[in-house]
Amino acid sequence: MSSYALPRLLLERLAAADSVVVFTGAGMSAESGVPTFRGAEGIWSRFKPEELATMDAFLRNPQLVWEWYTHRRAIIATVQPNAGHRAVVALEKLIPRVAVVTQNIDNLHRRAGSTVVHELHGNIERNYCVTCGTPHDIGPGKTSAGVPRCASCGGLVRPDVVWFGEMLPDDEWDAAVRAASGADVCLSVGTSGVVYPAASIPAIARKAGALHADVNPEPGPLSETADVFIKGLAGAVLPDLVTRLEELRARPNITSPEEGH
Ligand code: BJW
Ligand code: ZN
Repeated sequence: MSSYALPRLLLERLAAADSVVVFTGAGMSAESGVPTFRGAEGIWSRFKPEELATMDAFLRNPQLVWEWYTHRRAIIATVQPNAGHRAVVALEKLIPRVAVVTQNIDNLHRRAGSTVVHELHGNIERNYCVTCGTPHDIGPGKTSAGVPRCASCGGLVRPDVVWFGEMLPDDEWDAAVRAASGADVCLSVGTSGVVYPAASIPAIARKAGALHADVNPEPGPLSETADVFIKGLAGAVLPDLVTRLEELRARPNITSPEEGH
């Protein structure tokens, strides 16, 4: 599944970079034990997205959709950030500006210690009323078996995540586009790259002059357009990248035999 060398081009561009954007998807959290959406092991090999991740689905069957999120909240509450998340944090010591742009709602980048995180698809730890918009707190790590009702108006409470057909939060999207437009390198990690507009972040970075490297055990739409494809797991490739960058910083003239351009 994993067979990669770290191209010298990527290492050199990272070593010289002032700004890096790390664009992540569900594969980033897979080694923590959070299931991905698509593929054989994905959540949606059993559930169709249109049955669960839309407002229509929620209004049709709030209890079913709420239970799906309760199940996922319970998983997320028991898992820890993995070596990949920690490596992204470690990049902050090596590169002046590192922004994480994530499609994940699991909060694992922040829990790992990343300081700049733009969440494009919301956060499962927050909820709000579909009728009046009031935030609804069910408590950190807590779950509620039934769909809660809003204390202000009695409306249905939903998770603060972005479903199909919904706009991404303006502030998070604008910040993500700014980070991508100013990046010297864009690393996309663990995403199938099929959900838009999020999947356009690497193209935005590339158009503004960044080198784009895609990290994934499987090729996909993003690996096809990337300057560099590293076929491997986030929890292996990212720590290796950090180690090689640290070596490069300590001894800039050293290169390893397996690396090519
Ligand atoms: C590893 C690994 C390891 C495994 N290491 N890697 C037609 C064309 C284009 C667009 C559209 C269209 N029709 C409709 C649209 C728009 C739609 C869209 O993109 N649809 C396409 C699917 C066709 N987008 C929207 O609706 C968005 N909003 C929007 O466009 O607003 C404008 C608008 C408004 C009104 C009307 C019309 C337009 C909103 C999208 C919201 C997506 N929401 C979800 C759910 C979030 C909440 C929740 O989590 O429950 O976000 S869907 C789901 O997919 C989730 C994810 O963030 C997102 C992306 O998935 P991701 O992260 O890439 O995961 P996977 O599972 O797909 O991939 C995992 C990858 O990891 C794989 O590649 C593995 O190989 C890899 N991997 N282990 C590294 N260890
Ligand atoms: Zn309300």
